[in-house]
Amino acid sequence: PIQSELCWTLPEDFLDWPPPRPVAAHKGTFGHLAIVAGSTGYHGAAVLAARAAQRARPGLITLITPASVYAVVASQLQAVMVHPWSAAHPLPGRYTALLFGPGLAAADLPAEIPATLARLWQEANVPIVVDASALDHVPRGPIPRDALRVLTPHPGEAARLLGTTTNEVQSNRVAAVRALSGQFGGAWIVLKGYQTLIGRQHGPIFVNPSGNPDLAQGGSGDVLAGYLAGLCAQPPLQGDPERLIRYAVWQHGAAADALSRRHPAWVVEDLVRTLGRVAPHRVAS
Ligand code: NPW
Ligand code: AMP
Ligand code: MG
Repeated sequence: PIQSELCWTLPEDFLDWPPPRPVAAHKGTFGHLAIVAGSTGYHGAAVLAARAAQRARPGLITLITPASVYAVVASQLQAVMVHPWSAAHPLPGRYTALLFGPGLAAADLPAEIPATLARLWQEANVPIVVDASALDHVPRGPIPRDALRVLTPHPGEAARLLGTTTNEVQSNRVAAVRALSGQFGGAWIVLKGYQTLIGRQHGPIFVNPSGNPDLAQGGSGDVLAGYLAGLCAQPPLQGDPERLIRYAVWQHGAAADALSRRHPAWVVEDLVRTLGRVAPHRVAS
């Protein structure tokens, strides 16, 4: 029976997570995230994902974006290193996680980007998060045994991947998670929307309680993808991918809830500023 597979995420699941940083830690301790994102008309998605990734505090972040939007993207970021896309840029190179997705949507996208994603997805031994338009370029079939793979579709994207309708996905969200994970080699699926589900082909499916309809604005998913990938890049956090993904989704929703309590009519830029700052608490029973 479907109900018994479901586990609610609780804020108290994260009272001791992320773990404290060792006193002698340095930026090398916390990894280097590479983000491949943005295109003409969607440069903001790349900027939002990079800024959200900063809130997860990996050691370093590099953003690789099509040459057509390089200048506008680079001019909005300081701590993030920005490069125009080039097929010669070494991937995975020394990066400790990769994010492909937000805003890789325009028709003028360099053709090597989907091909590179497909190769890395099947071969690279580092965590890979794929979101938004890049979901269409993920190969079906097996993935490396010990490498983390996460897809973060909204119901419309899940429907597109499954060849069905949004209504069909929403009418059995657990089945959609199971089917997607089955098609993509057992990857973790984050099926977004009200009560986001997190799970794989087999095993428990976690239901996220945080978040609210104020998240229903362009860019909020790009922020989640950046934040999640920023956590995935950190070697001290990589040992517990289930908790990492659940934390990212919970924190994203909890940040939205905190904003909605304090400031009506907040916008996604506010979400980026609040992300990572909600302390997990014990809920009175
Ligand atoms: P409907 O209308 O119900 O049939 P698309 P996108 C559905 C970038 N962005 N519950 C819904 O379908 C992204 O990163 C860039 C139910 C909706 O109309 C992508 O690369 C921004 N249904 C690219 O744009 C800011 C839901 O999906 C359809 C649902 C296109 O991404 C915006 C939309 O899906 C954007 O993030 C839910 N909870 N959520 C920027 N500033 O640069 C979604 N749907 O056509 O894949 O379009 O999500 O906007
Ligand atoms: P995207 O559609 O990719 O921009 O992602 C939207 C983000 O906002 C996802 O993290 C969704 O889970 C979240 N979201 C949208 N609507 C709601 C809602 N009604 N309740 C909770 N979260 C939502
Ligand atoms: Mg999205």
